[in-house]
Amino acid sequence: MLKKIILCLLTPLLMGGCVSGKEAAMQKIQSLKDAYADYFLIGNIVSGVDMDDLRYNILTTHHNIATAENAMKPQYLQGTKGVFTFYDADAIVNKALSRGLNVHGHTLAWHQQSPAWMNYEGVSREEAVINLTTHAKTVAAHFKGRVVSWDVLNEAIADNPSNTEDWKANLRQSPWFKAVGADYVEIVFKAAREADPDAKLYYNDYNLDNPNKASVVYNMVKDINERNPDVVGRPLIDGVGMQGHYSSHTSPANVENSLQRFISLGVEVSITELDVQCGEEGKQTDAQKVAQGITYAALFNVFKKYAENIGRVTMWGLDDGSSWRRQACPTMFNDNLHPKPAFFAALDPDKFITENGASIEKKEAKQAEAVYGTPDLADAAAWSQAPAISIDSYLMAWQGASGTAKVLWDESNLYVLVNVNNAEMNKANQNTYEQDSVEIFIDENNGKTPYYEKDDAQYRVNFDNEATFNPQSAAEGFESRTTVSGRSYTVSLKIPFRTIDVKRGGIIGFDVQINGASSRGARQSVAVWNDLSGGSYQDTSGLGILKLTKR
Ligand code: 9MR
Repeated sequence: MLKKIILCLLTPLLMGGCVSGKEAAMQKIQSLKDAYADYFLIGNIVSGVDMDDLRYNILTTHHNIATAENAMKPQYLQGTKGVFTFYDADAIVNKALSRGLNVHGHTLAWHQQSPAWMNYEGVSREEAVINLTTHAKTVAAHFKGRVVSWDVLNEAIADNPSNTEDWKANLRQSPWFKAVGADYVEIVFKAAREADPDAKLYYNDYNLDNPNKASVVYNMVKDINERNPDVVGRPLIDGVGMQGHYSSHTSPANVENSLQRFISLGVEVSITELDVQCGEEGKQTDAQKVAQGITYAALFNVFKKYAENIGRVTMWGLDDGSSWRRQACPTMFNDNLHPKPAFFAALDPDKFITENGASIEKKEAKQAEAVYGTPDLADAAAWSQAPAISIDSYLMAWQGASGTAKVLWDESNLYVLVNVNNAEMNKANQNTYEQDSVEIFIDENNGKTPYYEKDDAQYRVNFDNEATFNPQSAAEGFESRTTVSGRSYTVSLKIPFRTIDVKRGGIIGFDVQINGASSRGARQSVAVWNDLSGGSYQDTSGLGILKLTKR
C-alpha cells in the first residue's frame, strides 16, 4: 500500500491520476514530439477543456503545435456582424505560445460553424465578398505573428466527385459558392495573404485519401497556383491539409498516393486532424487496440517517408473521452489519459508492427453464386433458383434491419433481389445512406483496389424506390422496383455491366449493404454481406466475390 502511495506521489502529474506500479513503469514514456523532432511538428487540438494543468502537460510533453478545436471558427469570432470576439481564442493562443507551442489557425472560411448573417440565402455577391474578405482579413491580421499557418478554406470540395478534371464543377454547393461563385476560393486566399503574408496558407479537407477527391483538390491547387504564382512573393496556396479522419480500415497506400500527388505540386502537406476509429460505444477490445495501433504505425511510417515535405502531423483529440468521435475511441490516449497501444505505435512504428503485425489476421472474402437467367423485376419468384446470401454482419452496435439477397445474371445485366426485414421505413434524413435503403457494390474486374476504378460502382435504393449512384454515370440503364409490407421491403435491381464481357460467366467483386434508419430518421444500423470496413463506397478491397455461373 505504502509503495502504491509513494508511486502515486512520484508519478508525474501528466500521467493522469494514481496508477499501479506496472502502469507507472510503462508510462515513463518518450515524448512523441521528441521522437519526431527531425521529421515534422506534432500537433493536437486545444479547447476550453484543455486548459487545466494535467491535460496541458500532456499537450506540451508530446506536441509542439496546437490548433484550436473550435474557438477560431467564424461563428465564435464574429457571431454578430462587425463585432469581433477574440477573448477566448486569444486566451487559447496566448497560453499555447507562453508554453512554447506553435499555433495553427483553423479556419477562416467554412460552410459550417459560420454565423447565418455571413452568407445567408439570397445575399448579393457584392455583400458576400465583403463579408468573406472582411472576416478573413480582420482575423488573419489579429493573429498575425502568433500563428504559423492558417486553414484558409475548409472542406470546399463535394463528396464523391465525378469529373475530377473540372474542379469548379466539384465545389460544394455551400453558401459561399452560391453567393460568390467559384472564385471565392481565390478571393479568400488573397485576403489572408494580404493580411498576414508570413503565415502559410492551407486548403484543408477530409477524405483526401480518396483518389477522386484528391484529384479535384490537386487540380484546384494546381490551377490557382499557376494563375497566381507570385502573391507577395510566392504562389497563393502554400499547403494542402489532409485532415485524416481515418479508421483501422483506411488504406495507408491511398494516403501515400495522395501525399505524393500533393507534394508533386510543390506545396507543403500536413496531416491536420488525425484520428483512427476502431471501437464502439466508447469501448475497444484488445484486438481493436492492436488493429488501431497497426494503422497508426503504418500511417506514421508513410509520414516519415515524406517528412521532407510534411509540415506537421496534428491529432484531432488528446484522448478518447474528449474526442468528437469518442464512441469509436480514435485517439492515442484513453479516458484516463493513459497512452494506448496507438501511442506506442506512433512512437516507434516498426517496432510496433514487428511485435504485433502477425496478430492481425487477413479475412478471406466470402463467395457466392449468381445463376444465369433474365427475370422480370416485378416477379420475385424468378430468383427462386439462385442461392440466398445473408446480409447480416453488422458494422454498428445496433442490430437493426437485415435480410437476404439473390443474384441472377445474363450477358447484359446483373439482377439483384434483396429482401429486408425489421426496417422502420424511414427516409427522413437528407443523407440518403441514413434512410432505410439497400446498397449494391460492384467491382467488375474484381481488382480489389483501395479506391474506385472505372469498373467500380455503388447503387443505393431506398424502400420507396428512390435511387442514388456513385458515380452518377452508373445510373445509365439501371432499373429498380420496391414493394413494402409491414416492416419488410423488397428491392429488385437491374444493374447493367459497364466494362466487362460476361458471355462465359466469370468472377466479380460484389457486396450488399442494408442501411437501417431509426424512427427519428438517423442511421442506426448497417448490415453487410462481406465488407466490414464501412468503406465499400470508396474502396473495393473488402468486397465479397460473386461467381457468375451457368448451371
Ligand atoms: O471537433 C469539432 C467539434 O467539436 C465540433 O462540434 C464540430 C462542428 O462541426 O467540428 C469539429 O471539428 C471539425 C473540424 O473543425 C473540421 N473537420 C472536421 C472536424 C470534425 O468534425
